[in-house]
Amino acid sequence: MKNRVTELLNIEYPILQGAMAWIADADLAGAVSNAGGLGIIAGGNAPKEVVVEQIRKIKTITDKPFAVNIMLLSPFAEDIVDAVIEENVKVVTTGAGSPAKHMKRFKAAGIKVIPVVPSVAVAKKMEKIGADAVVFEGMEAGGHVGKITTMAGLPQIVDAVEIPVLGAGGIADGRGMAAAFILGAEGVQVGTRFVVAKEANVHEKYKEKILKARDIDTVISSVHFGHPVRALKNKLTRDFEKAEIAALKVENPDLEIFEELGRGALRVAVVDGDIDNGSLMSGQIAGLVTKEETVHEILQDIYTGFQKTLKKAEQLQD
Ligand code: TUI
Repeated sequence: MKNRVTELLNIEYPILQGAMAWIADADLAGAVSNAGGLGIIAGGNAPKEVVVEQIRKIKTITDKPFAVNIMLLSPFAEDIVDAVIEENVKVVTTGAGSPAKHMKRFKAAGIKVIPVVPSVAVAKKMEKIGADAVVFEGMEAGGHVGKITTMAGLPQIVDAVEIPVLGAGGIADGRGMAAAFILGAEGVQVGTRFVVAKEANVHEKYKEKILKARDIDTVISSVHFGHPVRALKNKLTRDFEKAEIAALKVENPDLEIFEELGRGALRVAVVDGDIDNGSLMSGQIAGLVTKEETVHEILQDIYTGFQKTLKKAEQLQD
C-alpha cells in the first residue's frame, strides 16, 4: 500500500503501534516494524539509559523504520530528546503535551515528528510548528485521554490541517481502520490489541483481563483532578473514584492522593501482574480483542480486514 504516511515513514502498512508505557519495548516495537508497520518504543517515565538500551536493542531486531515516543509529562522528557538525537532515531511521536520547545532540535537532526493530539486546536498548533503528521487520538483510547471521540474528532481534524492525519482510539481491526480512512485518516495507530500480542512482555494476568473484557469494562479516572486516564475497572479505579468524590466535596482538596494512587501503578500491572492495584490501561475496544496472536498475525488480520471492508463498502454503491 502507498500513501502519504507509508511514503513519509517508508513502511509497508500505514499502521502504527501505540506507545504504551512499560509495554511498548524493543521486542514489541521490533516485531511490529519487521511485520511492516511502525513499531514505537515508549519512553514513558523511563530514564535516558533505559530508553537508549531499548533503541540499541531494536536495531538488533529490525533494520526497518521504527520510532520512539516521548511522553512529555515525564521528568526525563528532555533527556529522551537528547537520546533520540544522539542515537540517530529517525521518527519521534509525542504524547501528553506539546513538543514545541524541542521542535528546532528535532528538525535540525532531520527527525520526523508526529505528535499525538486530542483536539483541533492542538492539531493546528502542531502543523504550525512543523509537525510532519499528527495522530488524532479519540477518547475511546486507553491511557491518558482527551474529551472527543474518534468518530466526531477525526473528520474535524482532517478538515483543519493539510498534513496527514492518523486515527487512534477504538481501532483494533480492519473495520476500524477502514472507518478511520473513510473519515479522512491516512493511517491508524493501534494500542490495546498489541498489549496481548505474543511478543508483548506483559504479565499474563493483565493480558487475560483484556482478553476477557467487555465493551463496558473501562472507565476514565481523574476526570476532575490531574490527568484523565482510561483503564479497565478494578480496585484501583474504584479507589480513584472514592478519592474523587471526596475531593469534590471539599474546598481545597489534597491532590497528593491522586499522585499516590497513580504512582507506579502501570508497572504494578504490567510487570507484577497485580490486577487489583495496578493500572490496567486499555481502550474501549478491549471487548473485541479476544485472542493472543503474534504481531504478524495481528497486522495481517487488520490489513486484510481493511481491504475486505473497503470492497464491501464499494458494493453498497448503486
Ligand atoms: O499520551 C497519551 N496517552 C498516555 S500518556 C500516559 S502516561 C500517564 N499516566 C498517567 C497520567 C498521565 C500520563 C498514558 N497514556 N496519549 C496521547 C495524548 N496526548 N492524549 C492526549 C494528549 C495531549 C494532551 C494535551 C496532547 C497534547 C496536549 O496539549 C498540547 C498543548 O498545546 O499543551
